[in-house]
Amino acid sequence: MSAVTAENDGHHDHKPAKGFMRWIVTTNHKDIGTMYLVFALAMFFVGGVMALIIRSELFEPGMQFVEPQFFNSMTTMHALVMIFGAVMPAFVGFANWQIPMMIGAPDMALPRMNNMSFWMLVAGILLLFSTLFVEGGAPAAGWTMYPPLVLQTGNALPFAIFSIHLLGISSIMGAINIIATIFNMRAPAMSLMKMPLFVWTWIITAFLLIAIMPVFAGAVTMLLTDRFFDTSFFDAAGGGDPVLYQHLFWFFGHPEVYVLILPTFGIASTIIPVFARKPLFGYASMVYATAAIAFLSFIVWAHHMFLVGMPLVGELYFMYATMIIAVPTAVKVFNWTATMWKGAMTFETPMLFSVAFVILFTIGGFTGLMMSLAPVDFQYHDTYFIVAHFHYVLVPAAIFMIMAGCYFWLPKWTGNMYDERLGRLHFWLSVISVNVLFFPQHFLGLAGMPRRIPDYAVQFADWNMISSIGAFVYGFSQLLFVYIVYKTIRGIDCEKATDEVWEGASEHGLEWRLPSPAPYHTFETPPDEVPTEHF
Ligand code: CU1
Repeated sequence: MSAVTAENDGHHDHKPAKGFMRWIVTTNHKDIGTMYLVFALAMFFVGGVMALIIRSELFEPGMQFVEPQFFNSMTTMHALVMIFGAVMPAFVGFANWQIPMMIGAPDMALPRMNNMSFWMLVAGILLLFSTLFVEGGAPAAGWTMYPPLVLQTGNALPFAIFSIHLLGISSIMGAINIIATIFNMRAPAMSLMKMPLFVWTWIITAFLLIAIMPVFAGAVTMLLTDRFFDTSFFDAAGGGDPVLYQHLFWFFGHPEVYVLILPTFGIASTIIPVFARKPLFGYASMVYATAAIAFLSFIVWAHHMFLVGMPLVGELYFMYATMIIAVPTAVKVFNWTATMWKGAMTFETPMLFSVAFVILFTIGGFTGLMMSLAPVDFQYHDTYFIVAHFHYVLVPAAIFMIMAGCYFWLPKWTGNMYDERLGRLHFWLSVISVNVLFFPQHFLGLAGMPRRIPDYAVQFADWNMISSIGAFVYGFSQLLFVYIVYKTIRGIDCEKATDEVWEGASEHGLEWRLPSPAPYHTFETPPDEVPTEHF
């Protein structure tokens, strides 16, 4: 057997590709993880520019910069780019980097499919962008693409739908890979209940993805045939029902929002114990809470549809089922807090983001609980209150923890320590501006400002202006993050990372459960044949 080196992962004997080609053909989990993360960061800025176009138009009442149709395209594209282009790929990037190392595997189980997942993601997003240049403009009916409105989309609709198919295939392949890796390639002593929480949250997320993506693909394909092949799935005139689309969409859409938050929980459960210098409080309850949230996410979808005229029992069922999700979620928040309780805490950048996450995610969770009440939703449906709610869950929760994960793992990935002073500056700019950006949107929603509208009545002017100022400060602050990451990767003016990275943290084996590089263990090599130098 040939030796395992950095260039040769032990599976293949051919010479590795060099230069640019290396990135095209790579099957190495670290390379692919890096590509996912860099791609996610680029899309974060593209989606961010779209958000700033929206916030510019809403800076003051009246129409200033864009046509209403283009404004609606921006709200649609901003959501699709951030969800499918930024947040999900960032999580897959973390999964690629961390899962093999955390479970003691030499790589992902299906390395070539791993490469294909990434490049299909790129193809899907490029196809989505192509709709901006198609006659009639990009889809403008919201990311939910409800018929009949979405069927008014010009020539872009089939491109958008095919893009969703590609993104779905990419996600499903990624999920299969993660499941195959975790179930088959754990180090011999690592039972499921010894896996790091990040691995647990990802395997549950992977099952969610496999369950929901085909439903979404089916729903948009039915849109396609309604528009081009004379079917009437969603057309009442032909015996169909537009509400059917909403059921299908939200059967996908609700678990999808947990796809965007469960790996976030895993990153928080990794970082908080390290900086509290205590083991994670309630490991088993964290696992069961994650599984409970995932299960419940499949049976609450119609809380997005309280206004479609469901029977009263339906309203009540979806209301109570949704409220129950607050229980396992509260278990998690309790456990993070209990982990910090009486810990020897320090507040380096990853921990600052994590503490902010616990607090601000709780705000987003509570507004979610408010809206789970059907009579409350009757008032706030389609208002800025909804926008404020899910942005609290997605930005100061999901995006903050993605950034926390980058700060936390960059020293391990690059061997260089990031600039702690700049990291803290990035945190404080972000945490202040993100609240200036999104907190006023609660007030706008409570006062009745509708979402997805390019203009508004004058009484909403003040809070919109404040929100837009927050948006620009938040957006430009993120350039600092790019600078810090670049500086760390290139090793410009920064210290070498120590093996321990954060003082006192690895004393209890908290930082890494396994030595790095990981122990050698594959099915191709039975354990007694593994050369001893790998141990
Ligand atoms: Cu939902």
